[in-house]
Amino acid sequence: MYKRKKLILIIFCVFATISLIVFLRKDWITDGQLTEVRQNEKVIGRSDRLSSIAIVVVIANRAHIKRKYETAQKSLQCYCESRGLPYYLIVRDEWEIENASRNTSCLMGDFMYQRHCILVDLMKKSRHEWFLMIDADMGVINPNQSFYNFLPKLNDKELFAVFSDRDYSSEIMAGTYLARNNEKGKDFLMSWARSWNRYMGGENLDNGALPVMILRKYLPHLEAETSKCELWWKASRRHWCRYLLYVICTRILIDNHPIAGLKFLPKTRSYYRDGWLTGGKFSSEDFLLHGWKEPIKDKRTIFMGWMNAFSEEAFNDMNLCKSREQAHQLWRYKMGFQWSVEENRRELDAWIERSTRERRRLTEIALTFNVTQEDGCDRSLYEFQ
Ligand SMILES: *[C@@H]1O[C@H](CO)[C@@H](O)[C@H](O)[C@H]1NC(C)=O
Ligand SMILES: *[C@@H]1O[C@H](CO)[C@@H](O)[C@H](O)[C@H]1NC(C)=O
Ligand SMILES: *[C@@H]1O[C@H](CO)[C@@H](O)[C@H](O)[C@H]1NC(C)=O
Ligand SMILES: CC(=O)N[C@H]1CO[C@H](CO)[C@@H](O)[C@@H]1O
Repeated sequence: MYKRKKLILIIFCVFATISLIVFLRKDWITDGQLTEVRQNEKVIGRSDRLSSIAIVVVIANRAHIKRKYETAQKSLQCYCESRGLPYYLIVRDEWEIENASRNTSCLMGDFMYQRHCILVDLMKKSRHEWFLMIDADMGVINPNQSFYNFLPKLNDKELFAVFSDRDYSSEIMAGTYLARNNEKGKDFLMSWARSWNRYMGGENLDNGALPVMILRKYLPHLEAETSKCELWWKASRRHWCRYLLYVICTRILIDNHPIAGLKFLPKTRSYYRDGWLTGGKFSSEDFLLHGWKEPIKDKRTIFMGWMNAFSEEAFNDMNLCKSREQAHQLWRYKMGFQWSVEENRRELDAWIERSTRERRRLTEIALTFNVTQEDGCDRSLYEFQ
C-alpha cells in the first residue's frame, strides 16, 4: 500500500514537471528567445523562470530614424530580428495621431517624460513580462553578446525595474532600463512620467527628476533630506556642477536605503556603456554602446563624439538579419577598433576611478548645502556643458 502511494506520487511529480515545461515554453518564450536562453544557460540557471523580454525604442518623429539614429537602429533591429526578440520602434508623433481619439493620459509637455507613459500604454496591450527601454542612440556593437549576461535574475518576484549607473557621473542613467509589465512596474513608470508636472524645467529633464521622484515615492520618510538635496537642483539652471551636487546628494540617500524590487547595474558593467569612454574601441565583452548620433559621427573634436567602428559595408543587406548564422556578417568593422578584454577593462576602470574620486570630493561640498559657494567640479569630466 505504502509503495503504491509512493509510485503514484512519483508519477504525479513527473507529469507535473512535464506540464510545467510545456507551459513555460508555450507561454513565456518564443523560439528565438529559447535559443537565446539556451545559449546562456549558465547565466540564467535552471531555477530561473524563463521570461519574455521585449525591446522598445521611442523616438519623437520618423525623420529622426534616418537623420539621427540610422546606424544604431539598424544594428538593434538586425540583432533583435536575428534572435527573434520582439522589438518595438514607436514614433511618438504617429502614435499621437493614430491614438488621438483614445483616452490616453500621456499628455506630458516633454517628450523625455512622455516616452515612459507611452511604454506603459504599450505594456497594457502586451503579454511580454519585461520591457527593455533603450535610447535611440544606443546600438549593438557586438552581436555575439546578450542582455541576459548582464541582467539580474528575473524570477525575483519583487523586481520591477533595473537601471544602470551612468559611467562618468553619479547619475542613474534614465536612457535605458528594464521594467516589469505588472502593477508595480507600470505604477513606477507613470509616476515618473507624471512627475513632469512637478519637476518640469529642472536641469537634465527626466533624468534630473528621477532620483527625487524615487525618493518621494518609495522613501517618503526622507522628505526633509530630499528637499535639502533639491535645493541644489533648483539652483542648477545652466549650472551643471550644481546639478551634480544634487545628483550625489540624492544618490547617497538612495544608496543608503535600498528599495525592494529596484536594482542598479554598476558602472561599465551593464548591458550598455558610453562608447566614447574608449574612443569607440570595444571588446568581446561589450554589447550596446551609447552615443551613436549620426550628426556627431566621426567628430573626434567634440566631447562625447562618436567614433564609428563600422565600415561602409556594414548593414548593407538587411535580409541577412533573418538568419542568426548570417546576420553577424553585417557587423563589418574598420581596422583598429577591436581590442582585448584586458585593454578595454583597463580603460573603463580608469573612468570608474576618476568618477569615484570625483564623487568623494563633491560629496563634501554637496553636504554643506551652501548653494552660494564655488561648486568646483572637475569640468574635464563634463566638457559637454
Ligand atoms: C480618461 O481616463 C481617466 C482615467 O483613466 C478619466 O479620469 C478621464 O475622465 C477620462 N477622460 C475622458 C475624456 O474620457
Ligand atoms: C561573432 O561571432 C562570429 C561567429 O562566431 C564571428 O565570426 C565574429 O567575428 C564574432 N564577432 C565579434 C565582434 O566578436
Ligand atoms: C557659503 O559659501 C560662501 C562662499 O564661499 C561663504 O561666504 C559663506 O560663508 C558660506 N555660508 C555658510 C553658511 O557656510
Ligand atoms: C503609431 C502607433 O504607435 N499607434 C498605436 C496606437 O494604438 C494602437 C492600439 O493600442 C497601437 O496598436 C498602435 O501601434
